[in-house]
Amino acid sequence: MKKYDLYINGDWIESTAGEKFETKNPATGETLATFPKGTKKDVVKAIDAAERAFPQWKKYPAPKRGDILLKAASIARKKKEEFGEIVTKEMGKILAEGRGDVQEAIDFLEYISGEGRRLFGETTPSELSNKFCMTIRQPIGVVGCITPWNFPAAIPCWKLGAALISGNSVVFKPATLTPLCAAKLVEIFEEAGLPPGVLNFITGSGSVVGREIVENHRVKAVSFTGGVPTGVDIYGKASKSLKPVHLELGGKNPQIIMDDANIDLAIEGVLFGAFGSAGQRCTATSRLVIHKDVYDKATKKLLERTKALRIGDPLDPEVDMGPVASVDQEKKILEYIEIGKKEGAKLLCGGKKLNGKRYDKGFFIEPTIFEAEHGMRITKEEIFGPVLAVIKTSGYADSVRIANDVEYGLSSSIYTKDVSTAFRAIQDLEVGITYVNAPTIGAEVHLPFGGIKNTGNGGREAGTTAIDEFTEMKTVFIDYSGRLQKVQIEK
Ligand code: UN1
Repeated sequence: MKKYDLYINGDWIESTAGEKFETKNPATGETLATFPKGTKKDVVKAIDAAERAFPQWKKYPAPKRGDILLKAASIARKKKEEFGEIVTKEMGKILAEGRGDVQEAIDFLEYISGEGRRLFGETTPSELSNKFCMTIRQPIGVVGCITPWNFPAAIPCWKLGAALISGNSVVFKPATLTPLCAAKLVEIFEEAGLPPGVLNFITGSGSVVGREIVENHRVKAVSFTGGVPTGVDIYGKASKSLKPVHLELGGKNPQIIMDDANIDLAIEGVLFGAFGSAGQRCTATSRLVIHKDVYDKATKKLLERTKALRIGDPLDPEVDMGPVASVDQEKKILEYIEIGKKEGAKLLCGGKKLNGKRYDKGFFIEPTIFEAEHGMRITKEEIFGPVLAVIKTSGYADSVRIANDVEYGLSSSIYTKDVSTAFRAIQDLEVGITYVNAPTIGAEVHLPFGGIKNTGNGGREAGTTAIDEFTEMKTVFIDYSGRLQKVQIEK
């Protein structure tokens, strides 16, 4: 079993306190590696290193920063199999999805490396003669990236890639459930030739490491993906130093099936959306909103297909769904299943923790489907597990009303053959992402990712917007008239 250290100023070093925690395989209970429990002092050291590295990195030509990210992408590509397996072992998603997570990291690094040759500002005419106006993008400084466990390769790369190409230096704190994937990424960036101090990696708890990153005045921006209460807490704490915070929080994503939909396709979609990664995605389908005229047909097919899903060790290529990521996840999901039963939702399938030889050492929960009334807690609150609430509706307006009547606004989907219904839904659904005839998951890296309402605070990561959260816009006026020109006064 490997013992990892912190990565500060280009060196792997021990934590000041020497305490450790273990990262484990959620399918087998096997310990994969140990990591330091970082302290406030460790974070301060990382910030010192990042601050020292920043002036050089800022001056490093952006296309060359891009070359390093492209190299990181190509190293990750070579290690895709091995890295995908680590994602599966540490987080619990099936191997195909582990590889997909790594592929998304590679895709994003390749995409964002090209931004080194863009980082576009604007030029615009001046209202005065012999004067030139433009905007340029500049890095912010030392930034903090705090990342979740559900996409332990892709989401850190969304943040690190965008922060680094923009010229920032970084303090990176991964989720405590997936430090190994994060360490693998750091090794990749190291091998790609990132100068010392530009990327610093501190493992440990949110309440110690995360808190210092957020509260320290020398960290100039923070990007966080995780739950709403933590996001709100971070936003509050960061406001004291007026630092910009990018938040990517939860979802309660609906898939609507209209009466004219291709039902087989829609059921295929919901299986992938609801039970892929055991439902542990911000974009997971957690509500299936079905038109009454096709309700019986669709739910019958859904149940048949769900009952045939094979649950087990995610390294086994025959398996469709692995464990949930931790004992805490398991507990929370099982509690929600009890809540669903108590509030009168009808359990259509699943609902139990799996027991027996293959399951006893892991956190396996059956794919679970409830027939629910809109308004029940299981139709409103994020569960982050393989639990789907099916809701019958009277038609388009009712479906959209229900889809929108939650606190979240991340992803959504509608299955219909009618182009007018599809376009109406694109306008009407109150979310950041809408899919037509495709599940609520499956975002591509070159498009903006994020949501409205309690899903975030307005920003979008990935895509063309990725660099907005990591750059400052500077406005520049150049007067070459040789005299004092008085704007607004000389009119
Ligand atoms: C998340 O849901 O937590 O769209 C991120 C998807 C992935 C990213 C999801 N590309 O499902």
